[in-house]
Amino acid sequence: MTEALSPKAIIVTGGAGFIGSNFVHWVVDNQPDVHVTVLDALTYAGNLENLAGIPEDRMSFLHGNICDAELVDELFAKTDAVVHFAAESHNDNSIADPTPFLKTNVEGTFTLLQAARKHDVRFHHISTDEVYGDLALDDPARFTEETPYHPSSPYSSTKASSDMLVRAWVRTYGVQATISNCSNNYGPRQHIEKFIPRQITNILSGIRPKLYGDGKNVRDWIHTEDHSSAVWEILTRGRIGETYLIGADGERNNINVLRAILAEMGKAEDDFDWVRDRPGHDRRYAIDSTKLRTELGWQPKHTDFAKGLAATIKWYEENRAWWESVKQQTEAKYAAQGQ
Ligand code: NAD
Ligand code: TDX
Repeated sequence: MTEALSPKAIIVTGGAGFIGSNFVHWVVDNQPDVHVTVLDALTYAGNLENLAGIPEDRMSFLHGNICDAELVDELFAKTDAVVHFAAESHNDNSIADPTPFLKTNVEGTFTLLQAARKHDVRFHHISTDEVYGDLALDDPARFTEETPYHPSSPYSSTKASSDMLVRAWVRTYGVQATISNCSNNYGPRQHIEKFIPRQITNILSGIRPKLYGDGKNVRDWIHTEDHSSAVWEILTRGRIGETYLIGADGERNNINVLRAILAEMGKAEDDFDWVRDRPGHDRRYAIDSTKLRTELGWQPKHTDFAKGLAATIKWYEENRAWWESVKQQTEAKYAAQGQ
């Protein structure tokens, strides 16, 4: 049995991105004795605004790269635990240019693991359900911790590689690590290149939403706050060397999600464009999170998708300055790809 951990100081890599920043806010709001150090390279996906309003005595921000071994070594010498979110995270970008995915997701994770090993630091690695490949629409199966790895895209293959490195460092060097593989997150502060915020901000900008392929691909949606609470349970009470799948029984196909956005925003249900499909597009993801729920007693709180989606739409309506400056360049990139 692994002893429970009560960290006083944690490092959060990628804490200026979507899920990382929501995790930092969650920790600041729910764990009053914990100090967070964010390590983030502020790539196109990182935004310091995501951490606005956090009191100075609760969080420090360090602008740096997870591939910088010297910097990482220095940081790991003075922390109780690390939660590793930093990654290149967008499938379409990985298809256009896989290079930064190899660098950050594989070499970056390797660099962190070496420092975790040297300083014997508790390490939690954030990964994705995409490492398991995809399921057929009519398959009753869902992914479990025993499902074989079968990644499809450059993005998911680099995430699978990083998971394998973590497992090897646990077994060979005794690194105190856990892994979680989560399904598709939604909520505030998600980059507008991703499906849900792209469609919301398209409508707010007078652009028609864009649906790939036949729109029947299924994603298993979870609110990012539920991801945060699950990560905290695993970090503090999970068994070393174990993998936990995180999901909230939120399977929905893309066309239904888009129709829900259109309806909430007062648009007709066919007011969108069909566009070129993503090459290698995974058909369906579905998570069985029984292990996390039974072993650690975790439960999602945001079980009403319509309510979570309406709140997310409201966030983009109320935070135009956060996304408007990058809307044109994001759409130009898609247009060049026929999407
Ligand atoms: P994101 O793209 O919004 O944020 C990534 C953050 O990492 C950014 O702040 C960026 O500046 C930072 N970063 C990138 N390269 C870096 C480097 N070399 N050094 C330091 N910082 C760097 O990503 P996200 O959607 O918040 O995803 C976070 C993590 O969660 C990723 O590991 C991703 O694989 C995983 N995940 C995401 C989802 C999802 O639905 N978005 C689902 C499951 C798992
Ligand atoms: O404009 C679009 N139209 C569309 O139909 C976009 C951007 C996407 N899609 C489709 C593709 C997918 O079937 O919507 C679905 C969701 O797409 P993304 O938001 O790009 O997410 P996905 O590829 O499923 O990956 C996400 O979940 C798992 C995250 O980006 C990953 O980081 C995470 O690992």
